[in-house]
Amino acid sequence: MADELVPEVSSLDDIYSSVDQRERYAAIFDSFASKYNAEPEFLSRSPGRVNLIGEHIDYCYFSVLPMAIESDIVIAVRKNNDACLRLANTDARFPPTTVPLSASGAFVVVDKADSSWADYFKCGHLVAHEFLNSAAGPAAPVVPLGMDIVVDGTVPAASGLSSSAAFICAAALATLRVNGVTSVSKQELTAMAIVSERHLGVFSGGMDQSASVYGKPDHALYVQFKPELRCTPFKFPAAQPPLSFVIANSLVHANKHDTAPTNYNLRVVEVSLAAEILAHKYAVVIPQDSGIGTGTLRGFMEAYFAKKEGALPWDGDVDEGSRRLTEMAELVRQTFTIKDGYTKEQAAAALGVSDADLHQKFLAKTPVRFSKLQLYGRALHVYEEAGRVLKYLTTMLHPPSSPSSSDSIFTSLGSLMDQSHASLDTLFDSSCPELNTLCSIARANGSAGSRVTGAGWGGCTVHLVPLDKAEKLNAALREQYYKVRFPGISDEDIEQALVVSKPGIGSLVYTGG
Ligand code: NG1
Ligand code: MG
Repeated sequence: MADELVPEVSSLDDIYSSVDQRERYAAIFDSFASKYNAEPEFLSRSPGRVNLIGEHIDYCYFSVLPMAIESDIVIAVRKNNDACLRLANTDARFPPTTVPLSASGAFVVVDKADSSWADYFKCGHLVAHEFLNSAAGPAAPVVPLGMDIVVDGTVPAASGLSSSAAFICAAALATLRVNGVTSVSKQELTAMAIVSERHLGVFSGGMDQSASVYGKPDHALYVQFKPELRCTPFKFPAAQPPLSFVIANSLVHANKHDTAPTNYNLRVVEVSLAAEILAHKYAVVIPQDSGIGTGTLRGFMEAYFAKKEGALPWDGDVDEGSRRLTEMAELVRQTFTIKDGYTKEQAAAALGVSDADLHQKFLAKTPVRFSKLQLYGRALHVYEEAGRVLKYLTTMLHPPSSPSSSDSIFTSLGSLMDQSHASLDTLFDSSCPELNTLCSIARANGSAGSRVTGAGWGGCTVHLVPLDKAEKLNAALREQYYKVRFPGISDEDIEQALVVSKPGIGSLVYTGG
């Protein structure tokens, strides 16, 4: 992939198409001036994303189909000579804070025990500083400059639209620029952002950062992680009525950091362990390249076909991928015979190691809590979901061309989304009653397919709906979900929960006034 650079623009019209943002930016400039008595030197911004399909598979290196949205995190910045990061937020829920930068240039340390909104900035700063240091070489460690900062966000927090990745990407971009890096490639920015949330104890994959950096107006993205990161923008097929996506927030907060031991990180552990058990059973060696330093289900697939057929790693070809993934799902069914979950001892036996070794390799790196390890359901979800992504992409790129084509686009994409949701609910256990209710109401009111988007356990849902039925769908969600689940909720809060957003442009630096 050509090393495209993160763009720099000077007009808001180059960033947003749907909502006029002049007032918002004027307020950001005012806020900056009143706090620091000066104008910002520039603004960095990075968007949230919605994932159309391909959930909880990015950390197994399977491809996903997100799109950046226009909601974003904007950071106004000016350097200071006070060796500190002064962080303010236009949202009063996030109090101002000052973070000293050590004179030696030591990294800003993220304190997991005392977490705050500013940690996301610190994470972005930390990885940007690592990047500056590696560019400078060991002989010349970089002492980062102080920064005065105002943050303004329109991506709702803890909602599965990836406010965290948006914030971290914008923070890393701002830090690089203040410290003299005026041109950075999308690939570099994405790569540093992907590892950054691990400093906050979440072993995330790379979907959110890729979508945030590579977003393109009117396009969704096909994000591949192997053999290397590749983000291919594609347009929705023309249909009559046109395709539209409604994003509905359940308003159930999903704080991924607090729940990581039983939810997100536990899933990362379960799928990695499943991969290693498969590798043990089929006697193949797999690369130790997951976020927690073990093998992945993608790695197992490659090694299995290399041994069985002398096949090269899967190159992304859709038919070949579908064939391999179908066989993988079958191996999962045959291998994980204990369908209701493995005890630690049973998992160690399946892996052919001692309980202590299992603990050391899978459970010591990140605190996880479980009564049984769900290996069958998690691994089956991953391989089947990866297969659904390929079918979805094929339908998007080559929509059926019969006279009833628009019907069949909706039917085929919609049923893949419904299957994805069912799998996340039952096999992956990352849904919740409110998300299920939203999806059922939507399906009964014009949605062709409905699913949770993002990590789940709360947060947002995404619904594929013919444009002419979007209003009816919104009205049904308003009456049957929001007003029932949250009696007394204001119309304004409902409006905000129904996130309206077109696919938007990715990370950039704004130099306009
Ligand atoms: P959320 O919690 O929705 O930002 C997370 C991960 C993704 C991906 C999805 C599930 C982060 C930054 N993002 O997204 O990598 O695994 O869940 O598909 O942790
Ligand atoms: Mg997040």
